[in-house]
Amino acid sequence: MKTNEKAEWLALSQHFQQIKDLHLGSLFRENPKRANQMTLEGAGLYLDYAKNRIVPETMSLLLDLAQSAELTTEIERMFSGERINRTENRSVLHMALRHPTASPYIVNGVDLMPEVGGVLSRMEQLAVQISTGQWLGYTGKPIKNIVNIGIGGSDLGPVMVYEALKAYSNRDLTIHYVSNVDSSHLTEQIFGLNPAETLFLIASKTFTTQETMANANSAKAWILDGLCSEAATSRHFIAISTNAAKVVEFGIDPEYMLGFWDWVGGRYSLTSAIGFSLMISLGVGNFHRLLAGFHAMDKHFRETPHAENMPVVLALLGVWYNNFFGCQAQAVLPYNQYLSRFPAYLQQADMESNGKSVDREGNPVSYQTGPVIWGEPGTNGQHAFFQLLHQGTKLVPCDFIGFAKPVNPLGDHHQKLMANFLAQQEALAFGKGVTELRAEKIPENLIPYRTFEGNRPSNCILAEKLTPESLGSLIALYEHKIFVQGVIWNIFSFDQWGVELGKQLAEKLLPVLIGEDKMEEKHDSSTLNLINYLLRHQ
Ligand code: G6Q
Repeated sequence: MKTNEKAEWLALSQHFQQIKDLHLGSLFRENPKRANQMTLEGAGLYLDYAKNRIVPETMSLLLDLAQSAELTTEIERMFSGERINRTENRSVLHMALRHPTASPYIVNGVDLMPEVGGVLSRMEQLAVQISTGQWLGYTGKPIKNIVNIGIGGSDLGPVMVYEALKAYSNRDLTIHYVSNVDSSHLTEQIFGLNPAETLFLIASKTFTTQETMANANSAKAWILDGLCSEAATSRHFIAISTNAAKVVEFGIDPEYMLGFWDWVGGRYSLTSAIGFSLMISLGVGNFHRLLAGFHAMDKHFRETPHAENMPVVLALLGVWYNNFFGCQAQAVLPYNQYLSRFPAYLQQADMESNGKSVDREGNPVSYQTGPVIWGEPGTNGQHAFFQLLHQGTKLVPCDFIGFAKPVNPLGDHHQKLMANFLAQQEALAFGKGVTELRAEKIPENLIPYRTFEGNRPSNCILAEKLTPESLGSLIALYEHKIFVQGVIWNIFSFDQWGVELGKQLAEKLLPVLIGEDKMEEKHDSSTLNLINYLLRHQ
């Protein structure tokens, strides 16, 4: 049966009609225990979801919907290694990457942990050699700069965590991340670096991605040019990949290849060897703390009843706004500058996973799936797009993420940050009405402009402090939230066929732009004109 034809979905539609106009102000006034009833804790995180446009019945109806999608079974199917990524015929087992190495993770009778632990040990050996100056470049100099070349899932996670945990990193080493095929990215990231002190990590699951291989080849040329020897490659390149043949073809010794497995999806690969740059930068201990945070949330997700399960509750609230309120977007607002790349990371995790319009039976869906994810750190966002959140015509549910302790205590900066954090959630939920404005003697003609209708929902996610553990839990919280939504929407969250067409067309266009192929009339008139413009002006 189609998801939106189920009795549970229809019950939610009816319920929506009954409660859609209730205001958060009155919901809080009527139930003084509301916040206590809508707070969860787990894996070092605290979730207050009381400022959502729900009543207790909403949650129980949403939980019924989850049950109708056999969520418990689906979670077990994923954890036990069933090939739930059906269009690519793969298991989805990123949870094994952060499973304690001393305890087994059995899939089809085979323990995955010896292999996972083996790669982790190799990563540790190499990371220690590099960070302690034992790994010498071709001319005998220790490494000072690491350049990670990768894109999409082989870039966004590491960059995000590198920024997020900078305070925990070894400041003697600088990690640069290059993803874009735009030569400016590589040029700027290696600007001023000495090839003799630079190590490239080529992070690519397939080792065939156009952008990554273009950057890797240019990096190799830069090393060879700078160090004047083919033999230099072996001291200045490490590969992170599942494709040993391509790694060797590129010229990297398999001894310096860190592997992973086809059951690790690109955007879920941060805790695999793809995170090697992080282990170098953060140190082995902090990297394991990050893994422990992920694992704590994996455990919470697998073992906690749905009603108290943070990823499940967040997912269901997302479904409520997406499918019943008709919200198109979801804002993610970390009140922490270190999390500046977190929304961009989540954009890929969420939109590449759930930006789908065909269900698991191959039929077009007749309901909305993944929302547009966007955001910026607070308080910067407040001086930019918050106007629309407060007074615009669109309802955008927001996730606020904050921490009780600052990473860098400095006067009352943190209290100011968190006062804003709380104030924005209050303002969105409760607004400001005419009576209050008149009491403040606001001129009548300005009252319409100065009114805040409120009733704009938000979740509040808190942790004691931004640490490797809390960051790991936070990322895993969203990973599993995305999974739950995919289950409810009956879509495949772990493939990404939607990125293929553009890649294929780019391959056909490239020969035209480099003059190896004549422009044929096979393109539309707009594309032909654009090609002409580029050829005339290049
Ligand atoms: C993520 C996607 C995609 C992938 C990149 C890089 O889930 O699969 O973003 O990570 O296309 O692919 P490679 O690691 O193979 O270069």
